[in-house]
Amino acid sequence: MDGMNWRRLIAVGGIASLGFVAACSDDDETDGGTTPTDTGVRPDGGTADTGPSDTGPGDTGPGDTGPAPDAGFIKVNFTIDDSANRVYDQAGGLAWKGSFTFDNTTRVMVKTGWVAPFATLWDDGPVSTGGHEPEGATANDNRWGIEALVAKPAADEMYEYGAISGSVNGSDGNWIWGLEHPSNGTFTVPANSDAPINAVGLTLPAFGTIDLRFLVDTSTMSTDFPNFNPADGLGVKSSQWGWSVIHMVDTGADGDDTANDGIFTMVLGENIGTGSPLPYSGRAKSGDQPQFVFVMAPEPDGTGGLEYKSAANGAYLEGVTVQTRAQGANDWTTVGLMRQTTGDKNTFVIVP
Ligand SMILES: [Ca+2]
Ligand SMILES: [Ca+2]
Repeated sequence: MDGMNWRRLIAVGGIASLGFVAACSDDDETDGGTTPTDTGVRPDGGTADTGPSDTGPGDTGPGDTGPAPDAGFIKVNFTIDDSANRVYDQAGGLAWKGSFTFDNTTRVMVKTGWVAPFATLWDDGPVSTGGHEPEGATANDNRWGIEALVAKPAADEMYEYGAISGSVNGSDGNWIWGLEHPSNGTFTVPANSDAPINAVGLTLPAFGTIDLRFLVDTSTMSTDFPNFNPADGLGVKSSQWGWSVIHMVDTGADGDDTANDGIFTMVLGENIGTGSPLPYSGRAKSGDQPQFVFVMAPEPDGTGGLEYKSAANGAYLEGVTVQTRAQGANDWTTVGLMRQTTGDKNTFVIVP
């Protein structure tokens, strides 16, 4: 198990309500949502819709930003603050993932069992000025947000959520919520209320200056995997960078001391920055507690492979070394390996 396995615990439900929302939302537009050349004014007095193909809440024509605010929806806002590092761009795929399905055209959110598409985040200013962010937000300030719309429920509706990166058009991505929050976030959409809801957001912590080096000596790995062939390679994934699998090397380069000695290496500092495998990640800082799991024989794109982990006991320690190096220092310092005693039982270190 790893940091992503909480998804298995999620109940499925609520999909049936999709049809209800689609049906009643058409009333939001004066033309009923089917007129091919709508040039009318929205019932809320908003900007005139001049889009050529008005289809109700899914209308993306100029000036129309979705359902009118008085049309039976409650606004639910969410923001990720990247102002400390300022590394994310639209391609970074920040998104709001939760026990819902999100329509990235209408911005309508429907409660489900964590079913994509999820809510793409934007840094293009508030909806009221043609963007996607909550009211009061600022474009291009490295705070990424979304103003979602939830149909007013008949009874209070509770949602769970977190945050991901690397999401493409609402697809699933890499779990980054855990950088600051050990458990899922929640918000409740109350019945009989119009007040906007501000879901607790994520502030991405400032990067540090301490580098990390992960080493696996394939000659001393657990013998539970007698068929593992080091020639098939190793990868490592970590909470420090959103759990994507990064290939380790035994090439004598990129932080690996000796080529072809069976000791595989991954140096964080060799994999961050523009154009690297981790363009939106940075070095660690004192007090960080990166969890990590090694993956044997991952595919070139990082998928597949077998986690170096026992179902009963969690991540193996055999053959594993983790080191840190302060900025400007030459030598690596080995730090103590730990393993979570409950939950995913991942290995982790505390950065000194
Ligand atoms: Ca912003
Ligand atoms: Ca080596």
